Amino acid sequence: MGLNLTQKIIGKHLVGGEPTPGSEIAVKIDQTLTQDATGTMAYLQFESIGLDRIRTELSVSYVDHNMLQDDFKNPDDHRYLQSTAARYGLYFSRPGNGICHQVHLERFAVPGKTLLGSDSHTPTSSGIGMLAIGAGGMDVALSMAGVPFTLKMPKVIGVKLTGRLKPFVSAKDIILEILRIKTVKGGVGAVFEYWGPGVKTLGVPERATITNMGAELGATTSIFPSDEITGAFLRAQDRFKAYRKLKADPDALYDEILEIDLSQIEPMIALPHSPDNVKKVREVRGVKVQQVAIGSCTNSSYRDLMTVAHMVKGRVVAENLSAGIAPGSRQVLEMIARDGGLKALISAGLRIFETGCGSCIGMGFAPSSSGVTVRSFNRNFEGRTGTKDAQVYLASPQTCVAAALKGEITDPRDLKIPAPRIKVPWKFIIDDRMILAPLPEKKAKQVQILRGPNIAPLPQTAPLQGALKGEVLLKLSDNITTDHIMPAGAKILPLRSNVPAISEYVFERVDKTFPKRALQAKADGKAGFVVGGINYGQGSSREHAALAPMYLGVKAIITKAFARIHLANLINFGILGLTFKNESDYDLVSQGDEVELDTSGLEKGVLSFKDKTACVEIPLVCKLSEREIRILRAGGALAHVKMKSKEKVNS
Ligand code: MIC
Ligand code: SF4
Repeated sequence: MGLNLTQKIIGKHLVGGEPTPGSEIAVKIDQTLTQDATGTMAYLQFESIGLDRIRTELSVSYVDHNMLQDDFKNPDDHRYLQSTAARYGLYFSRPGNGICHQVHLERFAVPGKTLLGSDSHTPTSSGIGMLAIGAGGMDVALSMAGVPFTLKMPKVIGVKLTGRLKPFVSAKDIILEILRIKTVKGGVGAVFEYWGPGVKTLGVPERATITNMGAELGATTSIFPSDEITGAFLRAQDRFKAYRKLKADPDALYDEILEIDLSQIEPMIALPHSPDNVKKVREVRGVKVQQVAIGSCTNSSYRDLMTVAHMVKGRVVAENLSAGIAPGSRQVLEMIARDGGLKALISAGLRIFETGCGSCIGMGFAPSSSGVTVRSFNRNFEGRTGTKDAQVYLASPQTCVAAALKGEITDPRDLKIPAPRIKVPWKFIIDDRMILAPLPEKKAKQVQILRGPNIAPLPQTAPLQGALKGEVLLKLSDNITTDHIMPAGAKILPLRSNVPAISEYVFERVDKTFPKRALQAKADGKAGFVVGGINYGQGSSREHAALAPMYLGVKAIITKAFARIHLANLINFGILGLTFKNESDYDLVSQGDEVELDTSGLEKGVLSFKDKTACVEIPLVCKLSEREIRILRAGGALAHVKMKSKEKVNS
């Protein structure tokens, strides 16, 4: 029986476990990436492992998120990251060089290799036929130390693409359509593997838009084959040597098949406040728009921005609206400048933001009060823009332009302008001077790591043992995102290297009293519990959504179901993640209840959870593997690794 591409790449990298869906496997990681908002923690963790140099084939440290510098914190972090990269043998992509995912795709991604990144949109590089997975910073730190990455073998959903997109319809509309069908939890435990005749109608950046937003499906990753189009992209990047043809065997099997006829797709749009709240643009046309934002790691390739430039050429953005654009990389910016795109954007009145994540993560360009903003980004979670009551819609660059020109949600086909035909050049501008190459080992050893006062030491984790007695500090509904748990934005992001300081903002947009109440419970010697619904912790890979609650004394989270990366982060920082055996028991627990959880039988799968206030004993399920339980018992992943290496030395 033939293999699909996911099975082939996993097979080549498998170092432990049985690759049957749902069972734990360990894979060798070839490349890693970090960005500044998760990177400082990852390098503090790497430092504490005590190695002299990274053990991956290639690792890159990017600066793209924390670009506003309104005091010393962000620039201090950049300096720390540059010096750790130099010290430990990494590439360093300097601020201004671009968004990690866009730059990685352009300059480093290699078909058939594995990539682990401390950012949930790491699967962008899977557009080139790489197995690229998002994870918490701790898992990336361990991968840099040569520890294989452990995950549950995903099932593989084969997405068969047929047909060809119509004018004004683009890759974003494909992934929005898939999100409409599968929802934000439809990809948990799965890889979306694209195949079929429609694949060859999409260029690498279009494929990357789709794999990027596979993160919104909750998928482990998504992947496209590597074909002659991949080869042409790599040649244009002057990296043809990295090209190899890769695809599924003709008789490959998939666990599920989804068929998408590209010619049937229309412009789509995700309505507030979830990327799966998708409708056809024409169903919501006419909604007045106050802001349009174009860019992000989802849609800021050369083709995307030149499409925008062609559509706005000779026109100007609507009167009651502000529109802005942030190029994905310095390469894209230079090329649109050379080819006249930038001029068209400037004269159309678009605000040109610096190359980086920018307003996607609430770093400026927040919408007005209850303002409607249409964005070519990938997430529209409540409050993420910085304006709590903003109404965020997600759409293709084409639909963004239509909204920007008309001042209301408009199907781009209704503009009645000629469809832009963008010729992607055969050769891109290659200039890697903003990427610092790894130093040779001898020189690297002499580098001094530069730490600013904002970089606090890693907080201590505690081993899990016995009975946890405490209080349900918070009860939450379904689909809670890591943006709810640990918000980002211009005010909070600069505290990413300082867990005590950032922990003051845990659940800030849900319940401002949470940190105070949690710390009080901790001071009273009580364990903190949080109860959630389905898909708890979806969205970002930020491990601060585990680290900061841990710092506040949260010991266990009980939900109907977890999102993959968040559950792994909880375990890495010693927080027990359990699920209700019967989902309806969720209703029995209330915020403020006194509860007791006996963990002594965890290894045997025996758990007793008593809600003393409600006078009930509630059956829970532990879906953790033996390895994960060992990590919890050790007091988190770092303690576990150190314990294991001590055992090795002593044996
Ligand atoms: C995001 O898009 O939410 C982020 C900011 O890129 C995060 C990472 C982070 O929180 O630093 C992600 O996607 O993992
Ligand atoms: Fe940056 Fe937004 Fe992409 Fe996250 S989703 S990496 S914040 S551009």
